[in-house]
Amino acid sequence: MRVVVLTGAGISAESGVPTFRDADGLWEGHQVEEVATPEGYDLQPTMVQRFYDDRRAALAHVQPNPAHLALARLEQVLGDDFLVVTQNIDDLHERGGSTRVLHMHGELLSALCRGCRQRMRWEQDLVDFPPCPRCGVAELRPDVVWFGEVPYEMDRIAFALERCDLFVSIGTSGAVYPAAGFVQAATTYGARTLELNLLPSEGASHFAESRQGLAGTLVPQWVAQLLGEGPS
Ligand code: BV8
Repeated sequence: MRVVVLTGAGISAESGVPTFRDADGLWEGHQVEEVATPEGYDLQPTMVQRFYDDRRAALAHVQPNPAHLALARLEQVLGDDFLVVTQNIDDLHERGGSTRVLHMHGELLSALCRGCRQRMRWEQDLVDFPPCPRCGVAELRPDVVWFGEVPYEMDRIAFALERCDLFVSIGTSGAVYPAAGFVQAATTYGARTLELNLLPSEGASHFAESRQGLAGTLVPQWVAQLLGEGPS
């Protein structure tokens, strides 16, 4: 069985990573246009760099939760028939043991050089505009996909959606495209679809089945059920 899982901020919420649109959402205090668009960055580069520097530094204080661990266990069983597509820019899937992860909105622990377009692993602050190790130009920005920019790995994602038997969306509000449209694509290609979310997402009606609850509880239950260990 081929399974594609899409994750959003909700899967990292129980690890202590703030989500975007919940009450204490990350965007509070910041308009999306200020911090998650190229225009916002050009207008206030230092403020945007600090916004991402703070989130990069915060990674040291959070741990994967049972939902991340359950997906890593499912990958161990399904191997190449399993893929996680995440909108998240944290590294909790990897630290939870997942290796087959596509970060379609980029990653906090990566920097992108606006000079030579090189992407590179980056763990420090960017607010002091360090020079690019490759081209020497001091134009390193967060390697994240802002609104209006093209998400990463869209070809590999489309290919996986075409072939999957089951598409599961975990912890996302379904507010951002193209990720929010993946469920319709998977349905068109004949996949079963399941949503695991605290509240019904904006796209809940597109899923054959939608379960509400905490990812840390629902995801291990679903994985055990899929592996034939839990109640069917
Ligand atoms: C693109 C940056 C072209 C990094 C982010 C009009 C109509 C349709 C589309 C558009 C439109 N106008 C503009 C667009 C396109 C635009 C878009 O979608 N806008 C929206 C606002 C309408 N999209 C783009 O610009 C994208 N690019 O379209 O390029 C293209 C398209 C296809 C192919 C080629 C080219 C680029 C979008 C990327 C934007 N960058 N982040 C960063 O700072 O993180 S988006 C940002 O929102 C994050 O990446 C985040 O992941 C994403 C989605 O949020 P969620 O992950 O869903 O988080 P949220 O807080 O919203 O929801 C959390 C959910 O979890 C909730 O439902 C909650 O109930 C639940 N939850 C909470 N706790 C738990 C839980 N669930 C379970 N357990 C819990 N404990």
